[in-house]
Amino acid sequence: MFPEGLSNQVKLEKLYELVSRKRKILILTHNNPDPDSLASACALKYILRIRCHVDSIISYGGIVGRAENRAMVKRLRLDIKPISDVTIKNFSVIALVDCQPGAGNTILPKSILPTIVIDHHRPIRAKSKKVPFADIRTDYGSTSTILTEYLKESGIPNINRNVATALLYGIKSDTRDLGRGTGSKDMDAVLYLYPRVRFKILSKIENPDLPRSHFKIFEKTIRSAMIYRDVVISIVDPLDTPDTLAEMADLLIRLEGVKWSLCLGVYDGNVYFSVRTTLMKNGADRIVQNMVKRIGSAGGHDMIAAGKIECDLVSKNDCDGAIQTLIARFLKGVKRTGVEGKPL
Ligand SMILES: [Mn+2]
Repeated sequence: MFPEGLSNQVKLEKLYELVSRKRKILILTHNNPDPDSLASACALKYILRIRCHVDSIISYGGIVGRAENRAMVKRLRLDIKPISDVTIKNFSVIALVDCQPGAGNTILPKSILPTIVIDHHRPIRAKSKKVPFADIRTDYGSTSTILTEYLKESGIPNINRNVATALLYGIKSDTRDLGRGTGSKDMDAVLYLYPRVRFKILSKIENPDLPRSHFKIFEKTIRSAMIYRDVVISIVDPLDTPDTLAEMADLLIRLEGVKWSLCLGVYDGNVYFSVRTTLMKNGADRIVQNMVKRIGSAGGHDMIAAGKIECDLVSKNDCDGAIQTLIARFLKGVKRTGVEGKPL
């Protein structure tokens, strides 16, 4: 891992050195990739193509679920492949963006150490410290901010406008329009990208058509929401895609008087959950790590966090049990044990 204070210029030179003359480069987003992960991957691919003349393949585990994310891929023509179309061991360089080795949200097998890791999540995983190129900035609002700095530093003239649009959307969606977990670096990145963004396309990405089934999910989420004083918890069942939970947690945190939201659901035999808080210093990431202790994996930031429990037996009972454990641990974490839940 890089020592703190190393300049973007030095990092870029190291990056160029690592990929030069390499033919097989794989860029992996986290599973069920979000806009930040997708944008970071496509910006990295772009820089390596223009500056090092190497082609890379972007791949992801899970699915591109949310309508916004699907619109992003389609309208910006992002060239991404599901991991099932890729043979990992054929690649000599593997880069992870917006996630880290051993974090539980990457498809990369534990036995493979990536060459490159660019991320902003806490905690910094032990494995990241062994990676030749690990640029992890936990004080940044998004990984797209780091890639925007690289892009600026790379000196590429006439930045591709789709890449700029992807990066701006990556920053906006991770920081909730620059209002959550952001700093001056994110703002600087936005100012740099702004004149290069295709705003009509961005607007279409942010407001895509939604299938009827998705409106049903809103209904379910609201109907099953329980309030524990200033905490709202909802089990979203059935769940259409894992990243719907982030969207629903974002919805519920807007409820007046609420300081915490937790949404949980089962997808493909695993329990996923998403946490939001309105309070800057609450350390949502620490709370989710306690929730999954010995049963799963989780991480995040001060105000947003998420995790996953793999229910080995894929039986409904197991998942229900895991959900109840997660809720109990969450209420303990936010010190609301013993508060009686009331429907919304
Ligand atoms: Mn991110």
